[in-house]
Amino acid sequence: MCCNHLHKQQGIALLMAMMVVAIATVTAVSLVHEQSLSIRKTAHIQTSEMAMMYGLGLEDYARLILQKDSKDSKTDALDEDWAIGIPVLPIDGGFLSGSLLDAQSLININSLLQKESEDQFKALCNNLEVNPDFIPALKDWLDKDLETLDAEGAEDDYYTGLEISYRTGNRLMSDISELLLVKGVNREMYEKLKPFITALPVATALNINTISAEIYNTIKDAPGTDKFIEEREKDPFSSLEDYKKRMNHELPQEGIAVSSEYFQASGQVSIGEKTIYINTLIHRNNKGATTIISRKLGEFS
Ligand SMILES: [Ca+2]
Ligand SMILES: [Ca+2]
Repeated sequence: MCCNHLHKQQGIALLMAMMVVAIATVTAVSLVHEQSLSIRKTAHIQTSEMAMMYGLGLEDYARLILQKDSKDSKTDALDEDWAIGIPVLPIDGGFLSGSLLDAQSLININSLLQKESEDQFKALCNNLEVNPDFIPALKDWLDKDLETLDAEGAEDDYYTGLEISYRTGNRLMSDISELLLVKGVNREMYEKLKPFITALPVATALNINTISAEIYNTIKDAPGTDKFIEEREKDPFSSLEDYKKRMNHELPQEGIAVSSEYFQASGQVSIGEKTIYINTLIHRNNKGATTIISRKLGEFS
């Protein structure tokens, strides 16, 4: 326990050092850029830009820590440095904080055309008391064709007939909020599902080393949630074979993994009256290289 704590402390110290470097780099680049523009800006804009620089620094830091992690381990679990997060850290005139979430700890609605994922999503709906009758319509939204799967399905015929009409997506969703456009989904259902789902650019597997008990319970016939969490806390699963040995149960080979490629970085930077939120989806390939897939920014003052 004590060693664990010490390790965590050292982890945090290392993270802080890496983050300061990342932020300093972004700030330096930006200052050069600003000088070359020689534009006089108001204090308001400067605060905003400074907050943004820190935000981008947080993003760079997230990429660094993920790259480092890929050198350190082949699996991804909640006891690793990337999962520690940055507690509130003072900066000039304010503070920042950040965290990284394994996006593969959530059910990816873009995996739904695969049978296992559909079953998991259906189980999630049932567990959350969300009526799953909209699932055929969701699959129609994702599939390329314009033929409805069954009576519950919906394609252009349905959506173009609405008072405010629109077309079927017929592609993967770029954001989970698109769910609200699907036949049979209302705001209440969406809010219930939201904490457990994500929309990634490709179909992905669930990482059993990072999923919550709620998500674990969506896996068909998955046994002993308490034992599962207990085993994983003792030692993350090194493979599906390792899970099988320790849990005495075989998981489906499809759609389940012990490592992840997609991570969601979230940061908050407050300087003076200004607060910005940054939310970045990062992909890390099997060589450890990272790419920004999407970035959402919000600003409050
Ligand atoms: Ca790892
Ligand atoms: Ca379709």
